[in-house]
Amino acid sequence: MDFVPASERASGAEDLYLPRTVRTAVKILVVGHFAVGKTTFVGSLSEIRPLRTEETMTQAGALVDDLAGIDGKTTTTVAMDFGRLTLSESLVLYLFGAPGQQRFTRLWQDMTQGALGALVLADTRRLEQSFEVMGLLEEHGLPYAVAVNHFDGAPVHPEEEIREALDLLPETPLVTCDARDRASSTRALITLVEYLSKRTAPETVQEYV
Ligand SMILES: Nc1nc2c(ncn2[C@@H]2O[C@H](COP(=O)(O)OP(=O)(O)O)[C@@H](O)[C@H]2O)c(=O)[nH]1
Ligand SMILES: [Mg+2]
Repeated sequence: MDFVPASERASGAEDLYLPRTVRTAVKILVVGHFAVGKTTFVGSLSEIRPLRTEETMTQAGALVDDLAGIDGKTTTTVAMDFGRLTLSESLVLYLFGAPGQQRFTRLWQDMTQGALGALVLADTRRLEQSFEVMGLLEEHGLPYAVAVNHFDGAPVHPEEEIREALDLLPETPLVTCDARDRASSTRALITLVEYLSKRTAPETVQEYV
């Protein structure tokens, strides 16, 4: 597989348009706990201006948010990120970044529709906070790879220790990335796509990449 993101082949306005050779669009989720780098990640590799949508979660949030004493606060705002990355002549990824809290059940139901897989961003300072999102992906039957987003000063552990701490299956890909860096973030996504192409039916990704 020879992936050359469109961002490295062309520049400027051309990036706005998909090459005519694109035959498959794949929906990929970029998930993780608060402040793990989702918005940064989608922003650094999107060819189109990344979109952040603010969704008002009235009911879902009201169940768990303690609204007592917060004058006028009747809603919870959820930020979603959206971006696009052309991975090869024939394959384009649509990236949906979203928070991984259990309480965003409705959002997750919508977001996982038609998604092929997910990239879980993790932070070695708070690995335990990744369990919730990995649990949600497993509930929805979505395969995933894990990318440790390296923050300055965050502890660096051997891969085996991280696998153990996150209780990863042996086949689950684990990579390190810097969400601020386009090349590094693209590599993390390629790892995910390669993993997905190995485990999904040929008519989905495999024949196109
Ligand atoms: N040092 C460092 N900072 C990062 C990295 N990724 C994100 N950040 C910073 O961490 C903060 C949270 O990132 P953000 O993308 O908003 O997280 P989100 O809540 O998951 O969308 C921001 O201030 C980013 O600039 C990274 O790889 N390294
Ligand atoms: Mg964000």
